Amino acid sequence: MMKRDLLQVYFILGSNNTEQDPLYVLEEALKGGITLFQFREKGHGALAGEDKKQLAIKMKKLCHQYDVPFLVNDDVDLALEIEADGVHVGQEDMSIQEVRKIVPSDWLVGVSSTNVQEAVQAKNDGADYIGVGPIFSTDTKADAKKPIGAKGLQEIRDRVGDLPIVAIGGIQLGHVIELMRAGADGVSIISAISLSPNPESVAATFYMHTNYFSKEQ
Ligand code: TZP
Ligand code: MG
Repeated sequence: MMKRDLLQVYFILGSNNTEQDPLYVLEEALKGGITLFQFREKGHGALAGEDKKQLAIKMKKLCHQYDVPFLVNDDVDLALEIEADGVHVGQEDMSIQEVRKIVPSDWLVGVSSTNVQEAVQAKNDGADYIGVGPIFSTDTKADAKKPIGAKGLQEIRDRVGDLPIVAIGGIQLGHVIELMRAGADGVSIISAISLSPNPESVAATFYMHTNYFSKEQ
């Protein structure tokens, strides 16, 4: 099983999630202590093709300078091409079984789950972790489903045993306590870090809060 500490502060970023240089934002977040990173280049204004690939290569390099694993959202081909450390897929993307067939055996493979059924399926399919949400409403993902709250997260935790879980969607610093208590191993964040004028300090504060609660039990 994966080291669940990796999920503590799981930062996700694409070039269209910030007004600043995405490489600057990522490096600040790395300095602040993020534990895992996902490159998620999608939606309005997202890069494609060679531009997307070049940004991914630079981000992977930066992550590795800070010993943080680099995952790619959806695009398994790109992940393989640039030798990422894993992939994260949604319910509409390639299935876990298909992904496992074509990626190295030591890769992290995560999947999004909005309800108990999807979460149990992901566990049975051999996901390393699930991203559970949206917990709260979010402006970052245009097609986000209805928020499930900390209660929805708790229901999923109760049904998947010790499968590593990261909470996602609309998460701000003040939510960390209730989400860790509801069974999350960590929090996954885009805008609270990417839109902050000081990504490093926000990332560091997320780390402090999640670290406290991960050691509470
Ligand atoms: N999946 C469910 S909610 C979401 C994704 C990718 C967006 C999370 O972004 P934010 O800004 O942390 O709400
Ligand atoms: Mg997807």
